[in-house]
Amino acid sequence: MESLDEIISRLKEWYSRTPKHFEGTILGSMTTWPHPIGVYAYQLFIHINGNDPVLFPIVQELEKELLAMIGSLYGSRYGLFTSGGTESNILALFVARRVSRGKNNVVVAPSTVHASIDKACQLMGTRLVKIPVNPLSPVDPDILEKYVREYNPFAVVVTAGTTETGVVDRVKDVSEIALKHDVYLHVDAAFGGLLIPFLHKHGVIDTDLTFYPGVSSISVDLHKNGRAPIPSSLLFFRSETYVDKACFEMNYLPSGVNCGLLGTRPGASLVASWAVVKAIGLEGYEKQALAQQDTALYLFKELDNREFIEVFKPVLPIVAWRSKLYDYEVMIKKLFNEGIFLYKSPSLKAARVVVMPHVTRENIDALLKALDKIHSGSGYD
Ligand code: 0PR
Repeated sequence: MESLDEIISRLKEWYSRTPKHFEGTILGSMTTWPHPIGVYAYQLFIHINGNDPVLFPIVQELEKELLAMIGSLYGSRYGLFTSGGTESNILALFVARRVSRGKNNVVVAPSTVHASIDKACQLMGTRLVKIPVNPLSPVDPDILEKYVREYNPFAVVVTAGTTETGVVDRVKDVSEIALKHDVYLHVDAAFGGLLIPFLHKHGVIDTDLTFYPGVSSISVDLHKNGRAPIPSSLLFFRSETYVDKACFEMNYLPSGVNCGLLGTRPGASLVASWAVVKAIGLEGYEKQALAQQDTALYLFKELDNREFIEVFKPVLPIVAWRSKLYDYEVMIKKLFNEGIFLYKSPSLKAARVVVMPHVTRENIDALLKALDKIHSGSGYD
């Protein structure tokens, strides 16, 4: 047995070596530093099981409020709190299969969908048919309709803010197809859910995100742009009956049911999410989204001014770019050696910066300085 002092000193040592978002070096991750009220709430309710609303009624109370607050952006308050985009996507497809009749065991989605859709389909023994798309463009609704006709899937998945490039599929057009063919449509807005409604309102992007008549579910991560502690996400359904389909009978529990994929679940993150959303408010998320987009455009322009870089214009605050001199994976390693953490966009063979709420212009300037240093003497400088 080790003494608590020893354990604490090892923890502190690890902590000092662990990158922290506020230091400004994490420029590729879709997570961010949680809002302090979330950390406070998390610690206060660290003991509660989110799967036991009888013992801990706060779980149900706050879940309802949280769904109403965020759901007002999309026009639904029905849904459930989950542990992340992956759980939300798996559950959405599980519900889709439960409610669909006369369809094939197939899901149709553009090739830009997140890997958690592959995971969901593998878990359910479902065939995932991917429509090849340019990673910089939304799926073409006419082509999507052809796939729907050909495969008669039980669900279609599109993305509102793809992981690699931030592209937003045209939810309204796809919704019309879903309605026409009576197929379940899930919109994965894990990343874009707290950006799109605001950027659309300000005319920054054309596509909106809402429960158009053909949309069955929308997932939105709170541990991404919501600034809630991990693990926090919401899955919205267009009607309450779908929520019941995401629940399982468990008669030994006081409540008799268990909703979602986890059994015992961190109730603390639900309470923390509620506190963070209350503290930031929709007006705070709106300001934040505009600031993120502004910083992303600043980066885009700066990169575009550099001859040694090829950069793709961002739709949402994700800026993908590549060096004309170095392979993108080499480039990412070189930046890693400079203490800057970026992720890849393999479909574009590019590096990508995700301008999360913690990313400032100063952080971007430090990245640009490192890039200039790496390319100096190359003939391009
Ligand atoms: N849908 C989309 C569009 C996503 O981008 C992600 C995650 C998910 C679903 C799954 O969400 P969870 O990871 O919450 O289950 N996107 C990030 C990615 O794959 C996840 C991430 C975040 C990875 C931070 C690394 C990291 O440091 O890049």
